Amino acid sequence: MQTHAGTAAQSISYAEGEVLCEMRGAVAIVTLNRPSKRNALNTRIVLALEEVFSDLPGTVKAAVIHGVGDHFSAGLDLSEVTEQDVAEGIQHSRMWHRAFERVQFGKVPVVAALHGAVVGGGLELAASTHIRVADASTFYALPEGQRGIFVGGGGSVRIPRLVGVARMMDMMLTGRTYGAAEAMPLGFSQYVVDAGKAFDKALELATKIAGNAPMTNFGLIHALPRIAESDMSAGFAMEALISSVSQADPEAKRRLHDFLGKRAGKVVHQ
Ligand code: 1HE
Repeated sequence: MQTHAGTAAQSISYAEGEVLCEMRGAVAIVTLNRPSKRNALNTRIVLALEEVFSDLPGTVKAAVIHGVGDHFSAGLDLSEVTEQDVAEGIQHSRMWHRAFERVQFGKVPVVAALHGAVVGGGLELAASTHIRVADASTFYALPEGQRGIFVGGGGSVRIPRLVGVARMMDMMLTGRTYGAAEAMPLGFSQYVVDAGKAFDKALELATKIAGNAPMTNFGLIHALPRIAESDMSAGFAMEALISSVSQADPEAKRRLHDFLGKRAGKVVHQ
């Protein structure tokens, strides 16, 4: 890791500058910065993502991840795996798992700003974030099938939970791709915006998220996905615990009193 001097907002450089992290108030902006290779994810970058998301300072309350250039990410750097044997392949995949676990089950909610190719490991990375904002240029693919390989960055665990086993099966067996607009209602992203606007929207959302009570964000990242996968009785028990812990937090009490004292906004449908 090294500090990147000379930029207006100070950014920290990882992976020889291929990953950058900059604090904008309470939001960390994490940038994939390897446009010449379409942000293909090499080992250096994956390890850097693990480091960045493990070590976010306490002042950070939400993060945005995005890519420089015309594409979010072309997935796994294919040049790195041509000579791997089985044992090395397992280590490689487990390393991706560790890194993306730090994204999904880390300290703060993460919003992905997507554009261009979100393919293979790029889609696996996006699937480990909590909110995906796609711009109109975004397309999704899982070309592993065509390359003779398989997803290895948690894709077979996370992607079916977003879009279903049948759809992932089709993408990998046939090379089918999805564009931003058709993909949104299928679960690939929660938002679609005009081309070039994904970052701004993601930052707007992350800033809003950063203003939530920390216990609520914790419950959403760490408890909700686990509750949703539990049997009902375990789920109800976990929900009761999380809801009581968050309600007992002084921050929740302040917010509840603010609403009752007419100092907090009502729900507005826009
Ligand atoms: C790469 C990679 C890569 C580009 N690994 N070098 N992912 C894929 O199978 C997708 C492969 N990439 C593409 O299909 C295209 O590059 C894109 C549609 C993403 C973009 O196209 P384009 O025309 O903008 O770029 P390009 O000319 O294809 O690529 C520019 C350079 O990036 C070129 O290198 P150059 O030295 O000739 O300039 C490409 O070789 C290089 N490049 N993508 C290595 N992926 C944990 S398991 C996950 C498994 C997977 O992710 S499999 C899916 C891999």
